[in-house]
Amino acid sequence: MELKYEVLTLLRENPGEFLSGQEIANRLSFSRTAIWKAINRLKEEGYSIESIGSKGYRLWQDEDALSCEQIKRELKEEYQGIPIEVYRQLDSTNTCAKLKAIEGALHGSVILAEEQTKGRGRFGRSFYSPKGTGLYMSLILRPTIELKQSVHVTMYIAVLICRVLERFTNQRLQIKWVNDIYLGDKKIGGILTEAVTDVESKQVQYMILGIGLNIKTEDFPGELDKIATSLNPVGVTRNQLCAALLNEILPVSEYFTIDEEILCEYKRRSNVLGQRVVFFKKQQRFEGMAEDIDETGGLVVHLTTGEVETLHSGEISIQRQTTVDE
Ligand code: BT5
Repeated sequence: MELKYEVLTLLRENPGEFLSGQEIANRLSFSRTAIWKAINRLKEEGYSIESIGSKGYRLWQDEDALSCEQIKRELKEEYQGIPIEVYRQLDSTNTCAKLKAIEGALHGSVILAEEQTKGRGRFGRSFYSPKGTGLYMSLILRPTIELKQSVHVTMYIAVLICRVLERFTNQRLQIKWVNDIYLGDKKIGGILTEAVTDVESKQVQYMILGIGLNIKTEDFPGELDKIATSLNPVGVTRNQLCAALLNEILPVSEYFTIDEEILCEYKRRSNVLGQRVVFFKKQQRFEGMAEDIDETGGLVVHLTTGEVETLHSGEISIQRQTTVDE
């Protein structure tokens, strides 16, 4: 067992009690410096360890705190070796993951944060990521795909997220083209897929798959209150949810080949198909009926002008009977 987890086990065996650095060092036969480093690593992973100079260290038991150890407990055997890093706070897990990818992080590496101060959505929008109530994670992937297939990754992941989360709630989850996860008429999360490609071959060099989910966020600021909600699953920790997601995502993460089954499920889960939608292209407003999602991931819209337009990126708003935007 890694030293940090030996330290953790010792602290767990003495709940609420202070153990001095010297005592831990003696019991585990390591230097005080090694123990101090191990404690710091545990703190970085999100464990609430209180340190008081004269008394030593004690662990605040918080079973729902994100932790690499707890996630790995539920992770399939073949993924035990993947690097998982948990931070108390980051500006954005995607930004952090991008730096790690440049440094050569392995395919499948995971970055999680308890809180994001600059969580990002698409088109420079922000993703509200308050402390301890959501799952904010980024996977570093090196799949064998071309850039044009990256929309498939988002679609595939959206389906997998719905499948996994539905195991923990009785309610049905839906997808708003192309990357948003909905519970009823409110959004519980989104996906931000970012890729770096090789210009000549058009192959993806690496991809950062960012997933943000409101698990038990109660209060949303300002306008978000009207459009966002949380999953509020029962009897499951965020660590378990994270592991369940990774167990589904990692097996398909080398190729993300979107087959008929996934495409059909994506369409079945769409809250856009059959709805009147509005979108903007070069500042011009278009309106029409969302009719289909084709195999390239394009949204086929039958415009009110009679023409048919296939959207490959961008944002649409659903026009409900009386309301305008969402
Ligand atoms: C998304 O963008 O929804 C993608 C969100 C991805 C977030 C993850 S968290 C881990 C990783 N690290 C990051 O920095 N990002 C990823 P988009 O479809 O562009 O939606 C953004 C819009 O959703 C905002 O303009 C708000 O209207 C709304 N929004 C913001 N925060 C939200 C929240 N917590 N829940 C629901 N809606 C939210």
